[in-house]
Amino acid sequence: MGFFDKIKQGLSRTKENMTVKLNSAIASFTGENEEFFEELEETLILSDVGAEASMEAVDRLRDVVSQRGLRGSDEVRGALKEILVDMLGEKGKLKLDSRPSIILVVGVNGVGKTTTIGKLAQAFTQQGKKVLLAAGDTFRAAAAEQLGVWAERTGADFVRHEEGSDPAAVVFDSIAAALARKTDIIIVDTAGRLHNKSNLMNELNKISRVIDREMPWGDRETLLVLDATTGQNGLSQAEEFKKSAPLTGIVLTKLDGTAKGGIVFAITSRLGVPVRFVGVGEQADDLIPFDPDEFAEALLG
Ligand SMILES: Nc1nc2c(ncn2[C@@H]2O[C@H](COP(=O)(O)OP(=O)(O)OP(=O)(O)O)[C@@H](O)[C@H]2O)c(=O)[nH]1
Ligand SMILES: [Mg+2]
Repeated sequence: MGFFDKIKQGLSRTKENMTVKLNSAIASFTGENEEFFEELEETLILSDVGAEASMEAVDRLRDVVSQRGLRGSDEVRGALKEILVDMLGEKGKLKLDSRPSIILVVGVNGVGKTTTIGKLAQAFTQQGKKVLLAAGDTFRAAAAEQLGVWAERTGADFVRHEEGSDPAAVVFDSIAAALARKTDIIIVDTAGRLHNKSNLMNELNKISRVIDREMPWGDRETLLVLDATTGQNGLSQAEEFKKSAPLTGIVLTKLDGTAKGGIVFAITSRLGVPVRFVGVGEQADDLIPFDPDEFAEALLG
């Protein structure tokens, strides 16, 4: 299955809801008409696009409709798509050119961090990269075991310490091992829950400082994993994580399990951090590099 079909399938629940309603609103379009714009805005808000982003999209569409004198539904669908694509920002790639480079994966418990790391490890090893997985979630022994299974499955190297040990030390050892073994990419798993929230943020901060110190020359991506099924809740989590480390990208998981895929727009508009990947299932190949154009096409098509 190609990426486009996969994103369409991953969005199938969103499509049943949002696409059907959007298209029915668009079909009723017969030229400038305030009722149309109101219905459209409501549909976007109900699809978790968020109040702010929905208003922005509709305001921009109103301008385009009047400037270009659009009359037909196909024209207005095309214009809406252009606006949505633009709101999602540039299609981007992770910058991982140094050897090694490092990806720090953060997010609250259960959002899909470890699974996402497994999927990334699979994608990178398939590209011929040498990958090392660092078990920075030392809070539970089971967490390291779960990551170890992914390491084995994908042929990635694996560094872990005892349960309860210092995650920053795991990262320190992982960097040393990666330098010795000429690893291309280190991916660091982290805990999603500690005894309290400030512990968690301090821990992430400490990991971050070890990376600063040990590989100041290195390319680093900090990916925040958000669970699409939690909707707007994820946004406040993101604000917290932003304080602990500068985020370079979002991975939105479990898009296959929600009708509210519109959350992608709320995330981009509220956080100003681009969505880099979406998760559409539990299997190793269920991670899709995010492409604004394909996403908008899948939503409206
Ligand atoms: N349907 C679906 N399930 C997913 C996706 N990504 C992860 N999951 C499932 O979500 C559950 C939690 O995933 P984990 O990877 O263990 O989450 P985590 O963030 O590492 O959790 P903690 O280690 O407890 O912080 C697992 O059952 C995964 O299989 C996805 O894109 N779609
Ligand atoms: Mg985990």
